[in-house]
Amino acid sequence: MKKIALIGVPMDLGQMRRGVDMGPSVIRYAGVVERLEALGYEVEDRGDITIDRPGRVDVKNGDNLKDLQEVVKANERLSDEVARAVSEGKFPLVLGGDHSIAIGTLAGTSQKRKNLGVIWYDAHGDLNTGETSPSGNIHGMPLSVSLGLGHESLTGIGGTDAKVKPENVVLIGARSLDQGERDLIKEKGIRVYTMHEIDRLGMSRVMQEAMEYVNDGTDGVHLSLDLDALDPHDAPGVGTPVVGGPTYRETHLAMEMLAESGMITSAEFVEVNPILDVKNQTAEAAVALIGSLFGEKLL
Ligand code: HAR
Ligand code: MN
Ligand code: MN
Ligand code: MN
Repeated sequence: MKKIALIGVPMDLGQMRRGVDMGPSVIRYAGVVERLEALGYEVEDRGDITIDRPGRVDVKNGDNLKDLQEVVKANERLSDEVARAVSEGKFPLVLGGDHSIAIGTLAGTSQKRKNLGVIWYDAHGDLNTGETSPSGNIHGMPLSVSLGLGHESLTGIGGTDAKVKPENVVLIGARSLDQGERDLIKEKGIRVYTMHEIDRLGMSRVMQEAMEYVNDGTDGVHLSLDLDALDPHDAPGVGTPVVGGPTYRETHLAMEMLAESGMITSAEFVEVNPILDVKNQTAEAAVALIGSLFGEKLL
């Protein structure tokens, strides 16, 4: 697919640290469009999704969900925009924003792809619901929502069906999971490559296995890349850093292997927070990783 629809989502209501709403802007500033055009892609930058801003942010409802209505609205708009890109035969590349936007990306993608594979590259599981979340932050919930679990105003975005099946999902890089998330992983038998497996097997083998797993019986594969998956040394500009992650190099290898496979049909890069960053390093890492995902090579 040589046509890419670039969609920005300046959302920061799914978590507590302000600044991640500037993610799309700084990733563009780091040269994402130019990088993709240099690789021969036709990039249609569709600008940013509109985010409603409540007067007071971080307001929790009775179901332990912060800023629910605004998060729902944004994801409904995103879902429509992503579905439109897919129906036009374009590759949706979504720039966050906090990770709650994966709800809309997956809702939109799954309008056409009913057996979507998902690679969730993240320090976290994002498998909480209002019942299990320690924080009420919706960015800790998008994967469970996409599996059809949680508040109906979230699971109902883009239709009431579950958007992805647990056997089509693989988590890579996990090193911070809440108890409810661990229980759900066991209950659903979700495949997870934690840092333990990455240390033991190496990124190359982990990616080989993960790609075979998500490619089996699916009609497309979505990459959801949370920049906090990377070790904070390499990606300091994120709101919820966790020590002991894969390096910039290991993550590059993962992107290069995905490019070689040709299996990725949509992607999102989320959680870049320029207020917490050092000289836009995390946005630049995101752009370099996007380059590799789309086939950039040195020779
Ligand atoms: N698990 C914690 C929670 O639910 C922290 C989640 C942090 N999430 C992200 N996305 N940064 O991966 O609150
Ligand atoms: Mn995440
Ligand atoms: Mn994370
Ligand atoms: Mn499968």
